[in-house]
Amino acid sequence: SETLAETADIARLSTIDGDFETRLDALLAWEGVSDAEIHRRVDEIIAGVRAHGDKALVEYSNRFDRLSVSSMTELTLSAERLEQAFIGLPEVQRAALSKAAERIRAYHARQKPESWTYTEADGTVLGQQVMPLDRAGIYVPGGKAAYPSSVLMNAIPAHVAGVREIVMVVPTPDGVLNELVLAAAHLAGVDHVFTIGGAQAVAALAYGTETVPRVDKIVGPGNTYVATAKRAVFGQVGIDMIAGPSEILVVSDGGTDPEWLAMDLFSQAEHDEDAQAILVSWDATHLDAVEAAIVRLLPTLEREAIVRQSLSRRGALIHCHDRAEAIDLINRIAPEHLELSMADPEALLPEVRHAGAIFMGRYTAEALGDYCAGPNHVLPTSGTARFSSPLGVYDFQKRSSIIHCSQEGASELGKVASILARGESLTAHARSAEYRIRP
Ligand code: HSO
Ligand code: ZN
Repeated sequence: SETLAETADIARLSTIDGDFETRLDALLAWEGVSDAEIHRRVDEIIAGVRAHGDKALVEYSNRFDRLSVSSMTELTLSAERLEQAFIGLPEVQRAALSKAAERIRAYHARQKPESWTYTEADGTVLGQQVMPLDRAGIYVPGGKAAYPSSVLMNAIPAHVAGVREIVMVVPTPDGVLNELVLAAAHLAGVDHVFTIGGAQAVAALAYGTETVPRVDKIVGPGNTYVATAKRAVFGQVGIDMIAGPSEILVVSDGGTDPEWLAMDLFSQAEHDEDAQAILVSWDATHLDAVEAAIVRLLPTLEREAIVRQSLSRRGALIHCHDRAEAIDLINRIAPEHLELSMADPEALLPEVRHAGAIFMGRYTAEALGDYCAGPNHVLPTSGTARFSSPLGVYDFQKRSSIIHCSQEGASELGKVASILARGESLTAHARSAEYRIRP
């Protein structure tokens, strides 16, 4: 016999439930793994690379990626090899990758901050000079999470920023190269590729070896070893944020096709078992319809098992009272991706204070942003949108402040500095400033 309601293994919550707050907190809780044993092994690998350079890279790669190479030459890909990968792609893939790269470049070109100066009445000039990093290192995971789209998203902002040299590392477990990843590197302006990975690749980028140039900043996602290594070398080099599992929060006014919304939730849930997909609506019947669509569509998915795990562990369909409550939930969750699937998303937009990327209206599937809309898909996760922003051109630049005093300006500022310096008992500071005071 048939049951009346089709229910999926996904939490149903309502803001009027007495235990709503507790359940929401439990749902959002996420802690990255930080295992003492992993730390120890990572420290050992970093020390190995610092002490033995290329030789250590060859050994670790043979051991961890099951290779049998004898020198770094065999783990180095030339610019020509990247171009070959691009030329060798089927025409449709080449065109799609090029189109995506072009759009990502155009979007990021608009982010370029300008240097600026202003001149005071006495002729003193103050300003800020923006300069790119000399070298950036891009980590690309091997195996199941080798995303060519992420190569574009990490390397293009560096290239647009004017970084002189972009070095990419990508492990090749069992020697398997991903042609799409190499083609993306070619399009994005990557200068060198080394087929190394793990903590040893992070160490090589941070400290340099005979073959791998030392970079100034390392970006890109990776497994626990890579994340632990990035944390360990931070300070020696800059790093980007340490990303948690992917998340999507969809807010629907009830007017979007339930199957579209179910698939939008699946699209992030399929990344991994810990990914988070949440739908919020003030229309309870609509939530039932989406749940039924989830039940219908789940068996059609390639990655059904991962999606089921993700939805049952960390997914939710949340009923709220009205738009105001939906806005409170958005800002509380501070999601990596926010879909405002409704007729008038502009009305809500100014109220959204915390979200990595905001997808407006019924047609803007989050997946479009993952690949080709133009904005970056490297976004703050796990609520960190409260204080951080998407990866961008500004992550590959730094600023120097500029001070150029006129004679009159130096005289006036000298008086102020002298008093403050003497207050700190730093008399050389005071006298250095006083020399420039005009009698
Ligand atoms: N949604 C992921 C990015 C990605 N999606 C890559 C598909 N490929 C980042 O949150
Ligand atoms: Zn995605």
